[in-house]
Amino acid sequence: MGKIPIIAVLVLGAGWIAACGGPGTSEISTAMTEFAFTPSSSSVSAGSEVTLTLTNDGTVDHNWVLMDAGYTVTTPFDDADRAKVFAETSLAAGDSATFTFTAPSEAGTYQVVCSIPGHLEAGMEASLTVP
Ligand SMILES: [Cu+2]
Repeated sequence: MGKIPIIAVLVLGAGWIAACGGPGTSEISTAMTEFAFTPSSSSVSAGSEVTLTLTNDGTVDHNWVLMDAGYTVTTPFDDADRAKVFAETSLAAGDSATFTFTAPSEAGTYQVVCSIPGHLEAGMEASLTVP
């Protein structure tokens, strides 16, 4: 008798989740070199769980830094820019790894940079679009 309400709640909960659909998942891949991200633009679904496969094909460490909505880094990358980071990861020369993060929920074009001194200045920049 006591189990029935619990089952009802579980069924209702599952139905609600299914009805809403979910933001789903996105998969993107990016290669880093001196001094570029390839491809230079990628797209992910709003609010999705993103799996980013990163490869550092360069000879020095690089990082992948996604900036907040509407924000463009001013060089050199400093504390003011660091305060506007949405997600980031770094990768040693020659390494490859996957990195997961939740995509921005707001549509827009987001700046991706390498924050290592001199790298953005040398052109190490890309964009991530949330359509
Ligand atoms: Cu770099």
